[in-house]
Amino acid sequence: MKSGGKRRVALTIAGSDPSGGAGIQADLKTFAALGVYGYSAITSVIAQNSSTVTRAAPMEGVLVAAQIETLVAERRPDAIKTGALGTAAVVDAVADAIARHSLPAPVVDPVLASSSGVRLVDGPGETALRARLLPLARVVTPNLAEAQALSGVKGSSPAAMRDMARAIHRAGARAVLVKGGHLDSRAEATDLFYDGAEFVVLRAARVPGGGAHGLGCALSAAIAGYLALGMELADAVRSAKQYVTQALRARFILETGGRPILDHFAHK
Ligand code: PXL
Repeated sequence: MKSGGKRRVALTIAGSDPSGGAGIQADLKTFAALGVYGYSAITSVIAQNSSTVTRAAPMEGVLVAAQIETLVAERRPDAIKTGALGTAAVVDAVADAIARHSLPAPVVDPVLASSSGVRLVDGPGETALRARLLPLARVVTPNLAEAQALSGVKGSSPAAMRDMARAIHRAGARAVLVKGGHLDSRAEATDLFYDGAEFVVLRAARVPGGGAHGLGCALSAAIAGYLALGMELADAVRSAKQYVTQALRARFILETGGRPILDHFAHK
């Protein structure tokens, strides 16, 4: 843990998960586990538990802008991640604030739906995300379904994943991490990293019976956390993947019928 005035700060701009496994709450735990101080701007109040989303209330764009502006007036974050954004008004507010204050290029987790399948951004929001946020991104971290939607490329072969990464890079993202973890017939969780120059295949042993709620949130937050600590992007991505693998290995169930929950503090 860094001490005194040397503490690094990461900002998450994401939805609230009152059950704590995903969204803002998971991001703050991830930052804390890495010894990074967490700032948070809430984009949407979502009523959910580990397995079900029942209702979501996106914030007004001006309220999201005000949260970011107020934080930045006091201390600029060293890194930023974005998660579920809800609407085009929120996407525009986030993109405007980042541009206006020349904030660090964000890790963009292009959350389209919860792992239980409920949409967390509407159609105009998805269009705005593509048009306004991808061009600002330090790295975009889509799962396979999100990479297909953002790129228009179908399939899940290694060649298709490379085409998805190329298309999202062409849309303006400086780097792309296509997460192959949902290819659940495979023995390894294989992700593809592309920075416009080279492809790097990142493998981790599949954790049997994993499928925990909030894995993508923890991964993108850990990338932002490591960037806040001053790591290069490729190293931050590799370290973040190790972080979520440890969190997943140590997962637990809180309640019968609930989904597995990550142990955000399993990290050594
Ligand atoms: O993992 C996607 C996600 C992102 N953000 C919030 C969520 C979820 C999934 O449930 O609740 C707030």
